[in-house]
Amino acid sequence: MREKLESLKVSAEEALSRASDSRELESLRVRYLGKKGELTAILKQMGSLAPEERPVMGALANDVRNRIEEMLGKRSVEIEALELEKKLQDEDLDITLPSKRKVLGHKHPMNILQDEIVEIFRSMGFVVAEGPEIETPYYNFTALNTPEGHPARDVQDTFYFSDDLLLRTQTSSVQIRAMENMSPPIRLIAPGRVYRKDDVDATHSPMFHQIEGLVVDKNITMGDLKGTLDTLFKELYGKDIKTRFRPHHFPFTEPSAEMDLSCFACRGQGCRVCKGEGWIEMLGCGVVHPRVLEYCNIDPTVYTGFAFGLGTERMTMLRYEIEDMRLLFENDMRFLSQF
Ligand code: 2NL
Repeated sequence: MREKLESLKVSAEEALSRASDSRELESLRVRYLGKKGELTAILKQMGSLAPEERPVMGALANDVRNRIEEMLGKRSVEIEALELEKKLQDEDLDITLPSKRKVLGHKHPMNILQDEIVEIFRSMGFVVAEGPEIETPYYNFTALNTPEGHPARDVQDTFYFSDDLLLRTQTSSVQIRAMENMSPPIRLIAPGRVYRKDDVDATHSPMFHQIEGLVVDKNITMGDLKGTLDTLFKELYGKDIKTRFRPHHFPFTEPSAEMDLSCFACRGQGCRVCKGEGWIEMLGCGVVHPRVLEYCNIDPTVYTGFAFGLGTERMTMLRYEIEDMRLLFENDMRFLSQF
């Protein structure tokens, strides 16, 4: 029996030291120490021993059990560590790998220009106003001294949903709404989308953008208009830039003018941008028609104002020498990221 116990111990030690995972370790525990295990089987033969031998074999059997239990405990700790190590290796996460690059967009050239213009006007005390793109003929035309029957109202030129709903053709409607709700002094800038029935080509689009400005106060004159626009373009293109005003006609201003800018590309010498003229046609403007003020319940005998409107696409195209307006609407990153 002593040999059996000794050889059980040796075989258990050997098997345990070779065990490589926790399932194998558990089956070894059952095999050696379980109720139907090898140690139990040996102990069952105690009865056949001489009485004086029993305590000696009993003590030896206990030593063997303790030794196996100790080894089981030791191997279990070791195997757990090995298994954790293996799991960590399998789930290998390299935190030094560069992440997937996020493709960033790019500020649209029209927004670059619009933000600069808005910032210059802000510095002169203007606030930005917004309003609906779907308008009534009253706000889009009537209040702007463009009565029924006026050619500008033609269905050929304007998108109507019905007789009394349309897509705004200019952002002036925003300023009419603002004047209704404010009292002078008023200093507004109204950037936004406008719509006209034009076919798409290199210089036309049925949806385009405008920036309109409006000032209403006591003693506002054409001189304030000229000074304000002069300041805008000197800020945008440099102190040596000049403006010039030519008489024009709009129903909503009297007098009306178109403003030309000395060419910012050639400084007036004549080049591709100004088509050799030295001047670029920039915007329309004028002194607010007294009837427009009346529509907004502002007394034209007390207050006067000036207004202007510029096409954002045209101005962006001139600034960046973009030859085709469609490029501004395609949002191709290869185009946009150049600005
Ligand atoms: C253009 C240039 C312009 C205005 C817009 C305006 C707004 C109010 C009152 C009076 Cl609320 N005028 N805006 C004035 C002059 C020109 O736009 O070429 N338009 C067809």
